[in-house]
Amino acid sequence: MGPILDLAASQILHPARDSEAEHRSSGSRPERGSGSIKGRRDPPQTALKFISSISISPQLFNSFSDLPVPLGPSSCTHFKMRFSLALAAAGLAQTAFAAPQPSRGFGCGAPEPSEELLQVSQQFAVEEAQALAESYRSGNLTARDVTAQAISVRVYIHVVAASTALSGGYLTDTMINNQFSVLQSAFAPYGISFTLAGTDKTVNANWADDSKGYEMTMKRALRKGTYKDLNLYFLQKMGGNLGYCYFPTTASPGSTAYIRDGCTILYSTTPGGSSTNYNLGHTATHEVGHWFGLYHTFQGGCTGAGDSVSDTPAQASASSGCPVGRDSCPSQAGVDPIHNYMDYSIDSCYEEFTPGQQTRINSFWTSYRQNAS
Ligand SMILES: [Ca+2]
Ligand SMILES: [Zn+2]
Repeated sequence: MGPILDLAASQILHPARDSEAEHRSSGSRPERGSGSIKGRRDPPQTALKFISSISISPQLFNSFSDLPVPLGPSSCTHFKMRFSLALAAAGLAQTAFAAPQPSRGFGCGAPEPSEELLQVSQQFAVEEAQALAESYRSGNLTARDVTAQAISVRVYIHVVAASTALSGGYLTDTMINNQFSVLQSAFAPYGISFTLAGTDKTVNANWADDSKGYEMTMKRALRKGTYKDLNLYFLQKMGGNLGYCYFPTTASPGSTAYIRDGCTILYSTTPGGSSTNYNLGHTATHEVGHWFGLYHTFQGGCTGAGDSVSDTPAQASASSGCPVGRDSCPSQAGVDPIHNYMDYSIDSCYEEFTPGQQTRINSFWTSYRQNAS
């Protein structure tokens, strides 16, 4: 595959966003490399199967582990990654299936969870359902409580700005605290609490622009804590996206997967920020959902395993705005979960995670983060 020839295709798949105020554009970055989840489930390597999923979901992007073109961490900027992934996906798509679907108008920078990771989630779904059934059989009617332990997470917040002006991305302590409070409130109903373990502010114009390629450099300098601790990076520029994050994986201390773990978020999405419709602080909520192992509710479209969460109705594509009553998979049960934090609705539309997502968070937490160093 020639990466260059696919640029047009990548643009079709993922047009640059005109304004972050118009469409949510955020997502998670999957583990790159086959080591992403090995050690836990030993899933089969089924690149083509994964690739076929690309054809049914335009926001899709890619499993880094399946990419034919290695992307060095130093070149791992959001824009570069978006295009590189699209290139690879488009190139593979040419041989694997028909033309990609047209864009729906948002340029999600979110890579797809890898095929391996999707299989992990499907296996979790099976185990969770079995546990639930067993709980009912044994007369335990609080099965959800059994499967959803309390989770406490230490959070490190890094402000990375181009200058000490607010427009440069330099959040005030009050802004940081307000954002943190939003995160706490959003997750509290699901038994998840956060403690603010530390904050720091860095002025570095290169680091503050995610498209410039300093992600790993920045993270090597700023990351704190262990793999069960959450690092949030608030940047001045995100290349047209609102944020991205990394799914749980098996990551040894010092490894690339370990260092890059955490979420990168556009500074103006914090409460009261300048990202119209996305300034109640819930881009962080959405991204942290990915950090806990949740996929977009529109993952996989109307067919197949979707997000592998049974109580989030299937969804053909990302929602935009707050389209009450939207039913993009009319042949499937339920209307679109537009109020779910893992859709792309505007912040004011966000209301909830589901019990199934709470359980899934617990499954990932237990397997990948709880006992990590
Ligand atoms: Ca679902
Ligand atoms: Zn996302």
